[in-house]
Amino acid sequence: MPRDTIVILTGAGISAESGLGTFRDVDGLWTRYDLNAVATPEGFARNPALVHAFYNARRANCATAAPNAAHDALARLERDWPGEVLIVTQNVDDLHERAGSRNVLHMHGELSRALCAACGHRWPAPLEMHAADPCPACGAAATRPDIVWFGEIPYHMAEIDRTLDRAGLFVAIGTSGNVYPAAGFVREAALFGARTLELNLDPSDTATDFDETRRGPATELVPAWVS
Ligand code: BV8
Repeated sequence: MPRDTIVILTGAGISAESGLGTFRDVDGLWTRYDLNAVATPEGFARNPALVHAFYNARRANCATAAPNAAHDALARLERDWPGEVLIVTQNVDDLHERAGSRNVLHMHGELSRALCAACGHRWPAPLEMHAADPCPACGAAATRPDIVWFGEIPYHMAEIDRTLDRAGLFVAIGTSGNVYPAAGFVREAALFGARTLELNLDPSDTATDFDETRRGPATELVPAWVS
């Protein structure tokens, strides 16, 4: 069977040149916000208003951002490649979809979705959300962003594992290799026979696990790799 499946893992670095902040770079979000306060279920239980303010601001930023040349190049690849191209993104923005990519899994959730912490119902998020907003399904005032926080189980893991195991090529773009399970995908893909490539500004924590690494901004590296 030909291994013509490409799995692409993207992180905050691919959206950096669209004006959306990364997390762990010198001016990243985690230098300005306490991760435990805004990106854990315990933080949400302590201060839901603070968590909603954090994600409302990011949702507003996302609404005014536009996909960049790296997102565009991946959409072109999906259109032109004869096999399957699966984008697994850790990003909660929708810039891949707005660039035209269709086969996208958001393993850490999406800014554009709301989740009821009481009954698990999901619905499209308004630009501004508050914990007291009633769930359209059960009426509970337990509205949270549909985001996978630290200590929660990422989405789509079974499908991601199945696709990694038959991939011929695994590419990581704009991610620090800091957060698991995503940081372990390169080893999993390599173990099952994929070639592995990293496209990133700085060496990631997992850079030595890749067959090949290229350094630079995503808007230059990704179009050059795709063409
Ligand atoms: C889980 C909320 C169990 C969303 C986020 C040891 C081993 C294994 C696991 C753990 C472990 N210790 C702790 C854990 C668990 C923990 C974890 O990994 N912690 C770390 C910190 C050690 N993980 C979890 O809790 C996860 N859940 O493990 O469940 C399980 C798992 C599987 C199956 C069953 C059970 C849940 C993780 C959820 C995390 N959610 N935040 C949000 O608000 O957005 S994490 C946060 O970091 C972001 O969401 C993002 O998705 C993620 C990764 O960050 P990056 O995207 O990589 O961004 P970063 O800023 O770090 O890096 C940017 C990179 O881009 C840099 O390298 C830079 O050089 C580059 N760059 C910058 N500009 C450019 C560029 N590159 C190119 N061009 C540019 N212009």
